[in-house]
Amino acid sequence: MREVNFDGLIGPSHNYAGLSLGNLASARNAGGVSSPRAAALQGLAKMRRVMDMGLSQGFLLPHARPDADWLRTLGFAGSDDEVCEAAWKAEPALLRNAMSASAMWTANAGTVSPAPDCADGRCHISVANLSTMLHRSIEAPQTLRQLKLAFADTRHFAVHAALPGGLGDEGAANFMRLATAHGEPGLEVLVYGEQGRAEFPARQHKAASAAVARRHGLSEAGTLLVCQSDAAIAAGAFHNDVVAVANETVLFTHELAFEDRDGTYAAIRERLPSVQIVEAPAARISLDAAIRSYLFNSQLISLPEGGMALVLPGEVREVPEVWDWLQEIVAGNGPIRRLEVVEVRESMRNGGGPACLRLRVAVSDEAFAAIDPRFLLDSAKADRMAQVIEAHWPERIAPEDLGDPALWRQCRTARAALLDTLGFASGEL
Ligand code: SUG
Repeated sequence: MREVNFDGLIGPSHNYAGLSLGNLASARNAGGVSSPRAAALQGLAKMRRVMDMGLSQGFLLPHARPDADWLRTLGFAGSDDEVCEAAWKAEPALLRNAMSASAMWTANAGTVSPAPDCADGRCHISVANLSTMLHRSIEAPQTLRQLKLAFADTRHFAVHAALPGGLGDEGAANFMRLATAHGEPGLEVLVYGEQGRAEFPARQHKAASAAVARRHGLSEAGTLLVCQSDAAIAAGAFHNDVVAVANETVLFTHELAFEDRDGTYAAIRERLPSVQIVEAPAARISLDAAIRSYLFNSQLISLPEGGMALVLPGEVREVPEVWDWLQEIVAGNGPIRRLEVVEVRESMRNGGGPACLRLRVAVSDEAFAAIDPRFLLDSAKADRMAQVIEAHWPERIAPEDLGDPALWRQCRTARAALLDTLGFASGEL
């Protein structure tokens, strides 16, 4: 089996509206001027880097923005432009939500349980409802359409619609899988936050994690529900993937990621004795430094030639204690052999690092062959996508531009040009 990373291509409406409470980067950069074209090219360059490391790479498409259909459900009527104009006048915050490009963070698109973990031997995918944040709660219907298309072959895949909104579910950002190898049955670790304890909302509810595990047909021995620490949420870890990441036998984590650190490690060791826990001690790397650098929001990937690499955001170089510690990690005899630093600054300014930008799907060769190839990347396709981005993505978006009809039109035209290049019929998504 192989792991395919499906990155969210960064959409033409990428902007800094500061919509995510508890996401410190989003709050810090609220009101800033974004660079959607540079953002999308950065994301694409990251996809190419991972592809060059020998992994299969996929992508998901930007959602239609502004989302006039969503605004219609809120009582605005008329043509798409009329709906947006009325919203901008009456309730500008709603239009800002309808313009968000947040679907780029596909770690939140859904939770994926690879086939060896599921009772029926198929890969199960549950779309996340993202119900804690208004701008993200809009994503589920379009995400479902894309996943149903990409993973349409029901012999290999089962795609589930989002859970009811009352149960906050943020997808794979709060999910880790440990296994002796991608193709072996694994231990799925679902991390939730306890409501009302930290000052920021806990976006993943325990009952949602449990429901996903049930729907996917996970075994009891292969499932672990773990509580995120209040300290981590309070320090700005709005998703667990900001303080921990796992791959095959390795758990790479901050010491303060989980409420019950010792109990969590013991439970993991009991189920997967070969686990290697690489922990950043709080005495060396504070939670604040971990979150500022986004050290743990890296992609931990198995290299075809053996060993693992970390795909890290450039910001890790700016926090000396983090960079120094990383040098020790790769110099030691541990499983992580290589550091690949990527530039995704535009996404980072909204709290989205390399790991947020991708959804991992581990598949057999037969299941891989069943994926709609339009969602898979190769070098020639990446070139064509870059051309469309260069030609159509806005160079910059300032906060007041969000109400400009010319920008709405440009966003629609840009997405239509992309879908056309990739062979999607209009209306298919
Ligand atoms: O949901 N940011 C995203 C970042 C998601 C990161 N994903 C993972 N950790 N897997 C969020 O908070 C900011 C949007 C704005 O402020 O306009 C935003 O939605």
